Amino acid sequence: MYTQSFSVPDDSTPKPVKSVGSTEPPELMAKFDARIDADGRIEPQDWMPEAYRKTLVRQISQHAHSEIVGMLPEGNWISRAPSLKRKAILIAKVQDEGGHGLYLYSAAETLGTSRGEMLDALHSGKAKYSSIFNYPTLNWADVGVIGWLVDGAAIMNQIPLCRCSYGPYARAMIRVCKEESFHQRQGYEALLVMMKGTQAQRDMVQDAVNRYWWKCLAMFGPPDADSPNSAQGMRWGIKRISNDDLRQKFIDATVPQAKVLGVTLPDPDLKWNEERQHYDYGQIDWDEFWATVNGNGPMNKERLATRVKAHNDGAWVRDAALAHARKQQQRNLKEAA
Ligand code: BYC
Repeated sequence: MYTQSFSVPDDSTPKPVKSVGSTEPPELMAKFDARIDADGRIEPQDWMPEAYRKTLVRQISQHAHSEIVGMLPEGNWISRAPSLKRKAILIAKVQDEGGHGLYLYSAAETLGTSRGEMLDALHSGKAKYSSIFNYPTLNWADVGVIGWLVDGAAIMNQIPLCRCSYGPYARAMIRVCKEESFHQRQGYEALLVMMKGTQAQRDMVQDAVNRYWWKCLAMFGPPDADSPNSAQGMRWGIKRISNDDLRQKFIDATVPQAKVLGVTLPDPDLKWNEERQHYDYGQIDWDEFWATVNGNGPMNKERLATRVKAHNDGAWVRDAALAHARKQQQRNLKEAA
């Protein structure tokens, strides 16, 4: 199992940064570049180029949206969990994802963007969130497979983000990764139990793996050659490992886990390559990925509608909290007078 101890290779130190655009003050830009080159952290009060700020708001808010929308596919199964133990675990996991969304919105707010703006972008369909949450959860094994493979892929992507150059994002990711590690293990354990059960349960697990495997590989984003944001993200120390390298690490770590579990990964081209010391794998359907990212996956409309409804239904809670805060402020002012 890969966990917190997953180590980032030593060659991951950001490459020297070329100034972006000529409109930034050269002196400030040089100071910023030097800090990135020395693998230092940028904090909210520090000067930073607008393009760096914009990139972070884009990535962190998309990440926050993914956590919040990611509560929905598994949330569907809370009322149908097969035992009290599984229900308690699932409630805790889904609640954790909500917490991750909140830390991440807070981290993005330190860059000067309001939570309202970010939520408007999500609710109007302008903002992206992870493609993986636009597929249905058809049976109980899907919940285990989401834990094992979706959270597993998420950890692989997120451990390097604990060393991201932007301090608040890096710090938020440390706690997120610890919790994701528990999520991955609970999913794998739930599947191990099902695989020791009846043939019908084993078939359910295999069916869920067949439906989710390729979508999980696409979670890491487009191939490096087609990834417009990667080069700059890597130079700024936001991304430490490329989309393709993370995908490969995930495959290499997951194949032995699938063997222990007793499931087949649905890729006839999946073979150990002695020369590369990695598994070779087949073609990912990128047309299907882009259709989903652009709003036309099987569940996009339903996920967004559910999210908007949850937000609207919660308006009275936000109003009540604001009214309470106002009252308390008035009371404090009165007492101080
Ligand atoms: N889905 O140039 P690229 C979780 C977009 S939730 C949708 O490679 P970048 C969990 C990308 O945004 C974990 N869109 O971009 C929760 C870009 O579009 P824009 C979510 C994708 O940023 C609940 C365009 O494609 N994790 O763990 O360098 C339950 C070109 O891509 C996807 C994060 O958000 C995708 N899969 O790299 C269970 C991690 N992939 O913005 C589990 C943080 C790419 O230019 N984010 N796109 O219009 C990242 O690490 C990076 O943003 C990515 C993409 C690797 C995702």
